[in-house]
Amino acid sequence: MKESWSTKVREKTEKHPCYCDTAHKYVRMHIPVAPKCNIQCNYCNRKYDCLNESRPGVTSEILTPENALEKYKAVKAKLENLMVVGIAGPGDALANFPETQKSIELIKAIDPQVTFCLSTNGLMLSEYAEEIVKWGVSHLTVTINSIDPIIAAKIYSTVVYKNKIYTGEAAGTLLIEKQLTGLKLVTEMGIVCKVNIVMIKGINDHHIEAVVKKVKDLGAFMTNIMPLIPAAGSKFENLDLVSKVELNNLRKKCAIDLKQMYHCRQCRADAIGVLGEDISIDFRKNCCNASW
Ligand code: CLF
Ligand code: SF4
Repeated sequence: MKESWSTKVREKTEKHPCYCDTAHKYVRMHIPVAPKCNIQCNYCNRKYDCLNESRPGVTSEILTPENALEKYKAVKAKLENLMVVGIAGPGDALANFPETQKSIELIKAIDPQVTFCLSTNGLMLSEYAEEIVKWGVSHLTVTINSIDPIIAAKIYSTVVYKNKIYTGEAAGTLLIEKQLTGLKLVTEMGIVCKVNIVMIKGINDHHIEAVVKKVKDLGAFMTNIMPLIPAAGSKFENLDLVSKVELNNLRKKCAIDLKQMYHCRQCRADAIGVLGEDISIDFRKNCCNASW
């Protein structure tokens, strides 16, 4: 890894509101250009809304890469602390490879300094690792909820890979293998990786410490253990919630092994602003408040 790249990435990390505890004043902007997904998590229900619902997978609109560029210009003109452009759904950034690539290219052409941040389930990560590095993506999140196929089979209904549908333990085995291989590859290439883990009571809560140890070995920079938000209409909609105390106790245990994130806001796929103060409604094209 070249020294100039690691210096640049360190500077970007210090101004990334999710990766750095003292970077609250910097703005991240999610561009919802990735509607499709290649797996089905049992807690996910992606829907399009115009409500003030805040959780991953929710967006009021899907943007084309060209729309995303226009929106980026509008946000940049208003928010001088805009530092990070993230692609976090509402599906998977890498299951929408052409749109993700095009969006990054267009924005990078007018602002080569902005930090690009991708969020993925990791199924296609090893396949696209070299491309991602070429685009100049410096930060990447992989959601890894289990490293045990038996547990994974309870979390994922299907995994679709190369036009074949996998279910049960076969789905879990494939997804875990792809996630771990991809994570190792991109960390070795110098991308700063966060691993998100959804804490699901009675399903994977007892297993999360093992996940954290494993991803640390593969080069993860930090983990972000998040409580399940049981989306209405999802298979897990009636599961028990994890309490704040249970969540933070587990994070503290895992902090012995790896840096933990304590300030995640489980953002929408179209969130804009500093963490915790989403002002995306001001920039929604299809809303009456739209200002661009
Ligand atoms: Fe977005 Fe995610 Fe990048 Fe941040 S969010 S793609 S790493 S720029 Fe941040 Fe939001 Fe938590 Fe994600 S607070 S849900 S961790
Ligand atoms: Fe939903 Fe993300 Fe899971 Fe895909 S990977 S099903 S978008 S939570």
